[in-house]
Amino acid sequence: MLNTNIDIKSIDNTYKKIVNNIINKKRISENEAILLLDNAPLSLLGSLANSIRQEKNKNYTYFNKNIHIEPTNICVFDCKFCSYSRLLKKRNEGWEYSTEQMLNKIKNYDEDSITEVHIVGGVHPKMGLNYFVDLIKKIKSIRPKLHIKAFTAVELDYMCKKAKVSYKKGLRMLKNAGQNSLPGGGAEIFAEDIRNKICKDKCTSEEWLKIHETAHELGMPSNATMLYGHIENSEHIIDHMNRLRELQDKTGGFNAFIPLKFRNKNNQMSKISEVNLINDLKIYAISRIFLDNFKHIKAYWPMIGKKASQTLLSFGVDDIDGTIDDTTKIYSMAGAEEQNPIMSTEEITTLITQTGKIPVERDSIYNVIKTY
Ligand code: V47
Ligand code: SF4
Repeated sequence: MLNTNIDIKSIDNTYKKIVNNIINKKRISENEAILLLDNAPLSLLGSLANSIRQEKNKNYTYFNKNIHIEPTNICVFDCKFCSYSRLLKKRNEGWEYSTEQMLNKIKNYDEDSITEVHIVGGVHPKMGLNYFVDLIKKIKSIRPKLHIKAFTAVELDYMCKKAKVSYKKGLRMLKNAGQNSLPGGGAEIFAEDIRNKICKDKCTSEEWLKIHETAHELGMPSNATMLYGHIENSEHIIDHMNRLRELQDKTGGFNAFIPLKFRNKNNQMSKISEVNLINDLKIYAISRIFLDNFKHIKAYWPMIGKKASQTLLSFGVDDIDGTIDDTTKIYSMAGAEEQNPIMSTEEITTLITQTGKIPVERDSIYNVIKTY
């Protein structure tokens, strides 16, 4: 039974049974989750999510020391929410780093100051599978212990298809070169009607899930994201999480779930207002409640902001990503909270201790490096 101070007698009859099941650690259905998300008071969702968070991760809050590299913002796709892709419109504003520039960036950090490099970017028609296999090998030759988390399923789908290899073969080539895991981007919203409206030309939901399943089979763990707060409704949100819960039952290969709040600056969906903090708290809380087979729920602080990340630590979140260098442009260009996303270890641990939680530096697969 879950350790919680919720007084079941005081709960509205509409959700009494569902809450009882959650307290008794029974899995809730999609319909039950939709009912909770649409109707339950924030305080109830928060108490349940926090109890589950404490049960799974105690009072610990994880972070890691990482840098982001975005090889290019040139992209063949045209996602309506993207503030960053530059192929079709303003190509003169595009950037393309050379392999040497990316290696130089990594050389600026010694083995102790970062444990992970996160590589994601636009889908450049000329940067293919062999190019990236070569990049990964070169990174490993200068920093053998560095964990390389690279390429969203969207990038992987494009590079495998272009090289005319199966997902399995492409992923195996990258793994043999030294790639360790996959980030969770490109998932957006799996429901096909919404996906067709916001990002119809990139990989399908089925392909996204297949790539992650294949990676897990090859021993490469991954994360999963969800872009929320635009034209989707509660049914689409829970359907998205349900497809992830089913895959996680099958493979167990996901490390963390990361809800990403839609930001409306400089993109084709700018007319849509951003959702408020109450909405954010509900989304994170319901994901902690619904995804019973995910160990970690991550709030990506550059996007959601430092203050909201602190609040989210009481709404199911146990991970706030990394110290991160200021090369992450996909969010700052979309109007994210943090325009200069960099925190020292001292800043990140202070941010966590201020909330009464215990900061834990982790590696990319959640082994503890240091407890503060
Ligand atoms: O898939 C793009 C999102 C994602 C906007 O695995 C936007 O640790 C909000 O993969 N408003 C890529 N979001 C990010 C990603 C990621 C981020 C943090 C941690 C991890 C991890 C992975 O960025 C895209 C898309 O959903 N995005 N534009 C926008 N306007
Ligand atoms: Fe390209 Fe990614 Fe932007 Fe979509 S979100 S246009 S795939 S960079």
